[in-house]
This record gives sequence, structure tokens and C-alpha cells, in this order.
Amino acid sequence: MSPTKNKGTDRVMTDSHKGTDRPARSLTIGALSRATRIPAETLRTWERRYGSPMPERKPSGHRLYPSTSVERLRRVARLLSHGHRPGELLQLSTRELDRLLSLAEPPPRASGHSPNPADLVADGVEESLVAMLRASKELDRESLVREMRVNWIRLGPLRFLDELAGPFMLALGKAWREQGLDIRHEHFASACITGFLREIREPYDHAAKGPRVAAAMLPGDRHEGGLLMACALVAIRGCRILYLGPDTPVDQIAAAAVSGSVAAVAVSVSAAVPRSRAGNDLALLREALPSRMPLWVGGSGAPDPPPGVERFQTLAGFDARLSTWV
Ligand code: B12
Repeated sequence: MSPTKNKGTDRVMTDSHKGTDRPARSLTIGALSRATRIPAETLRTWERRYGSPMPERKPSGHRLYPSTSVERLRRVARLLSHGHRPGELLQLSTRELDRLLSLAEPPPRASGHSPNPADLVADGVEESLVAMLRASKELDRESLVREMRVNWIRLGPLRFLDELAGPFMLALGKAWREQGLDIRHEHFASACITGFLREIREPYDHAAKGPRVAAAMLPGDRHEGGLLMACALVAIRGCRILYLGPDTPVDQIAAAAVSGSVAAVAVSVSAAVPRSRAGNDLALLREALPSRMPLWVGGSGAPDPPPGVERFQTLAGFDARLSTWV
């Protein structure tokens, strides 16, 4: 018998296990595939691409999965049929998958009254915002990230950014002033959300093959949340991102755009940048870029755009522009 950590525990006998001395509570890839109806090739692709489900290996190199994988992957399969993506689902625990399933497949209601789905979602968003602010106040990273992850999947990218991530950043600023949140809470929550916005982009960044977009903020501006939100949409549209990030001198943005095979430049301007300075910087940047290279700008501090600069007031508008541009 192969010496594995499962030795000696109860056995779960699948057809393929009968009569073998395989360790308890483990399945071959074939048995897992039959039990979940997920093709073995797909399981191998997910392992390679997302690191999940991650099997143990027999000395022969064959894969062995714990039997708990069956229930988890059955949930994943159900959620895939509701349009969720494997890269997102495979990061979640069984409990989180259950929560998503309860949203995707609500139990039938006793009365004939069916609620307006838009109301249900709106209610959920409000609750999530409250939960996220509470988690920020308690410096509870796990809850904060879980809330974001579940909503990212539930609402989809655009609605998540528009209805939850953006309003959360604004609520954070408000709560900082009015509801006893302190600088540490705000820094903590900003770090969690910017980390999350980078993390969700990763699978898209890996797969991106489209034109390259440089993303930056003007000198002195360190408010990165809006730029990361715009970048998530850019990545989802299949573009590659050259991320220069906060506080970048104008000549450096231009140099990177020219030397880095970039097809467009996106700049985010927060409310902390005086509008006249932002206007001057953007005009300088426009001049330094090749005349046909699009220069996109957004953010609550974005000034009236100088000639040749496109300003976006909503993420939906930006996404629509990206869809035709790509
Ligand atoms: C988080 C935060 C911080 C964090 C930033 C952390 C980080 N890594 O991003 C930290 C702690 C660093 C910080 C520092 C400061 N902050 Co601050 N901060 C905020 C807060 C709470 C959220 C900012 C944010 O991320 N907004 C992101 C989104 C929600 O805002 P948005 O710009 O409207 O963007 C939306 C769209 O426009 C779009 N978008 C954005 N960019 C782009 C780009 C493109 C291309 C497209 C298409 C779309 C797009 O996406 C968003 C989606 O809704 C705001 C509160 C507020 N009301 O914004 C204060 C706020 C911006 N900060 C403020 C201040 C004063 C400061 C400090 C000066 C404080 C200090 N004394 O040190 C410093 C300045 C730092 C600097 N040099 O920039 C003030 C600015 C007021 C003003 N008019 O001057 C604000 C408004 C708070 C307040 N009411 O007092 N801050």
C-alpha cells in the first residue's frame, strides 16, 4: 500500500476502488470525472490553470483526489451552468459555493408572489456594503474579501465595479469622516480592495492577447482604486495592460507608451488632484503621445478634457468604448 496520509481512515469505495489497496477516501481522476460528470481533461486543465482541484500523486504519478472533491465539484458544475467562470468558482470554499447556489437557485416560494429580481439584487448590494464596512472596522480581511468575491461572481464585473466596489470606496471616505472609521481602517480596506482588484484581473491578464494599454495616474496622485477598476474592464476585454500605477511623471507615461508597443493610454484622476493641474498634465501628455494613440481619462477629478482626450464618466461608457475599439 502506498504510504499516504489517508492510511487507516474509513474507505469510500467507488467502482474503481473496489478490490484495490488505494488509500481511503481518495478517487482516481476517472472516478472523480464519473462522479461529477466533469471530463478528466477539464479537471487536468483546471489544475494546470487555476491550481484546483489539486490532487495528491501516487508514486506512479497517477492523481488521487479526496472524496470531498466530489461534492465541491458538483457545486462548481451547477454554478457553471448558471454562467459563472471556473477560474472564479475554483477559488471558493464549499460554503461560499453554497451561498452562490442559494442565490442562483433560490428555493421555490410558498406563495404565488414572485419578487422583482432587481429588488433582490439591490437589497443584496446594500447588505454587502454594510458587511464590507463592518469588516473594515473590524480589520477582518477574510470577511471583507469573501464579501467581494461572492459579489464579483454574483453581480458580474461591471455591476460589481459600479454598484459595489466604487460605492464602497466612496462610503469608506464618508465613514472615515462621519462614522468613526479611522485612518487604519481606511488604509486596511483600500489595501484589501486594491489587492482584490489585482487578483480578479490575473486570469484575464494571463489569457490576454489584444492590444496593449498603458495605465497610469498623474504626478502626486496615489488614489489607485479607480484605475484598477478601469484596468479590470480593459483586461476582461482581452487587452494587455502595461501598469504604471500611481504618481507617474507625465514624460515617463509618454516614454513608456512610445517604447512599450502600447496602443492606448488610460489615466485615472482622483478628486485630490486640482483640476487645473490635471488639465495641464493631460494636455502635455496628449502632446507627447503619437497623435493617433487614444488617451482615455476617468475618475472623479478628471477635468474637462483637452482636445484629443476622451473622458469617461461611467465605467459602462468606457466598457462600451473598449468593446468597439478592441
Ligand atoms: C482610499 C482613499 C485614499 C487612499 C488611497 C489608497 C489607494 N491605494 O488607492 C489613501 C490613504 C492613500 C489616500 C490618501 C489621501 N487622500 Co484620499 N481618499 C480615498 C477615498 C476614500 C477613496 C478613493 C478612491 O479609490 N476612489 C475610487 C473611485 C470610487 O472614485 P472615482 O475617482 O470617482 O472613480 C470612479 C470612476 O470615475 C471610474 N474611474 C476612475 N478612474 C478611471 C480611469 C478611467 C480611464 C476610466 C475610464 C474610469 C475611471 O472608476 C471609478 C468607478 O466608480 C476618497 C474618497 C472619495 N470620495 O473618493 C478619498 C479622497 C480622494 N482623499 C482625499 C484626500 C484629501 C487625501 C489625502 C490628501 C489625505 C492626506 N491628508 O494625506 C491623501 C493624498 C494622497 C495622494 N497623494 O494622492 C480627499 C480629496 C479631497 C480633495 N478634493 O482634495 C477625498 C475625496 C476624501 C475627502 N472627502 O476628503 N486616500
